Amino acid sequence: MSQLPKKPDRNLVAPSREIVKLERRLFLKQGLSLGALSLLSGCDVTDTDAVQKVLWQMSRWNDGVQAAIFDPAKLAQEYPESAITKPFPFNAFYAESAAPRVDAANYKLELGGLIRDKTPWTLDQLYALPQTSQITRHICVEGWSAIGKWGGVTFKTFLERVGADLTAKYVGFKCADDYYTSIDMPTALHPQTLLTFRFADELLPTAYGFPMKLRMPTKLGFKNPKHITAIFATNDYPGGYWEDQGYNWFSGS
Ligand SMILES: Nc1nc2c(c(=O)[nH]1)N[C@H]1C(S)=C(S)[C@@H](COP(=O)(O)O)O[C@H]1N2
Ligand SMILES: [Mo]
Repeated sequence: MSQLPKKPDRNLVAPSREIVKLERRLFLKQGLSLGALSLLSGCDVTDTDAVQKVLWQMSRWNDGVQAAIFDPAKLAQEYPESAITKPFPFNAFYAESAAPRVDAANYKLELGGLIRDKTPWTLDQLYALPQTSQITRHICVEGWSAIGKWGGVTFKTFLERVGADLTAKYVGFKCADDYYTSIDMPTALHPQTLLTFRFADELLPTAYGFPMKLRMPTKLGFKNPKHITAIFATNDYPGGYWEDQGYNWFSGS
């Protein structure tokens, strides 16, 4: 008597199919891997209920109401020094050796758009602002994440200091390597959004964005601009380097 082949267990097969479909949708619509999404949302996307929940959330994202569900009071997880990832990965749209070398002495941060005082800032002036630090997880859409320590000024403090119109829709960033991106004002004002000048208790190295990186633990890695040269507030959608190629603009929680 021949043995019948074992039938696949439906309960095991169905969710994995859902996950494959979800992963495809995430990639096509948000340029986001499932691993990155589960880290960012803090939910386990390997069980069916969580998948359904995420699918539902994604459809809301696709309706363009992510900003409406952003909770300005919800904090991203912070970690102890012992959790820091070493070595911390480098990422950009080019190889590490091509990272722009910004001349500290001649550097001035330019301000534009809906900002009252557009006087450019030298690095020493920026370093003199009240500094704080944070150990948080950086999550890249390419599917990796790493914990690092960044130090700098709370971005809200900086925006208030220069008289930015805090009712503007967007804050945009231009970078020394021709990268650019933009964020929603509620995220700009989030207490964990920092304009950082330091990494691992040292001056931000070239690879990680000297002279400054905007660090937002509530957003995916590509929304965190390095080598910032100009900051502006605006009501006109500024887009971004990856966003203009189809990546989801909000990309945050
Ligand atoms: N100016 C600039 N900022 C950038 C990028 C870039 O190519 N240029 N890449 C982004 C992406 S996709 C990631 S994951 C992080 C990587 O930062 P790290 O090199 O400090 O890990 O920087 C983001 N900010
Ligand atoms: Mo990234």
